[in-house]
Amino acid sequence: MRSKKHMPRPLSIFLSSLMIFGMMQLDSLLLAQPPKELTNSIGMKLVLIPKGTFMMGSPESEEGRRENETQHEVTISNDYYLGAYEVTQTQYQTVIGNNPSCYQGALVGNQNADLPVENVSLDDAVEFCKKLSELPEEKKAGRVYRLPTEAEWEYACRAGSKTIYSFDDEEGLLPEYGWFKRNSSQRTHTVGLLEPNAWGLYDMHGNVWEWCSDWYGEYPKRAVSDPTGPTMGTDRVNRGGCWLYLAANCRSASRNWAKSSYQDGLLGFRVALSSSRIPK
Ligand SMILES: [Ca+2]
Repeated sequence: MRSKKHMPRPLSIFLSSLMIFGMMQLDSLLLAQPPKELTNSIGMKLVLIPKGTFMMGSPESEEGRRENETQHEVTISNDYYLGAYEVTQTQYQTVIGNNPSCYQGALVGNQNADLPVENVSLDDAVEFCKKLSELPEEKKAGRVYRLPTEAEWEYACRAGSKTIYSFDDEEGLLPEYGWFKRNSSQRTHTVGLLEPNAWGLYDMHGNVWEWCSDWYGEYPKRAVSDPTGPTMGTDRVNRGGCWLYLAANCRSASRNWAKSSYQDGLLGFRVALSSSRIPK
């Protein structure tokens, strides 16, 4: 009699094949997951920001609040990547071929300082994204860079928090996370020196203001999905406060604006990444 331990050979082959097929499926599923972070061909680190819903703007009770921060619900319906750091002068030089920054290493007494690029207009920042996307390795990887929308910026800055700053309501803790008027010695600082937020993003509060892609305008008063700002305007948004400004300007909800052509030593940017390889 055939032992019960041995199943008929055709059945055993069928089940083994099923298992191997299942493992292959699992493998391809795992491969389809976007990495939590990536480093591109010029050494720029980007962090995966998971899609979700949050309250954009500030409650009327928030200290230091301004009228343009009308609180409303925003849904971000796709994952995206955001630079872990502000774009540095070295990265800008690599991609564009010059460094327009007011505060360069020699000026701040440290030739090796990895300072954020500033004195760049919104048009310069957009051009940087375009040129970066055209680098052969970036093109090959399907990585298309752009500025974050204002909603993407605030969502990433908050990193799940509902407090005044991403770390807490306590202004006294800001020097641990951001360069602003009180701790900056009146200049920019090497990116990433201070504490990151809960999603691993550095200098979202302070150092340099950061350009966003939206025209500046009033917020909607109702819940919206993937807002991109007004269709027209005269100024573009920038966010996060900077080394010269007060703590209140570094709040997660704080907004600033300037003409697309405006540039000064307070204003830089970080890049966002749309990738066809990120599953929808
Ligand atoms: Ca900043």
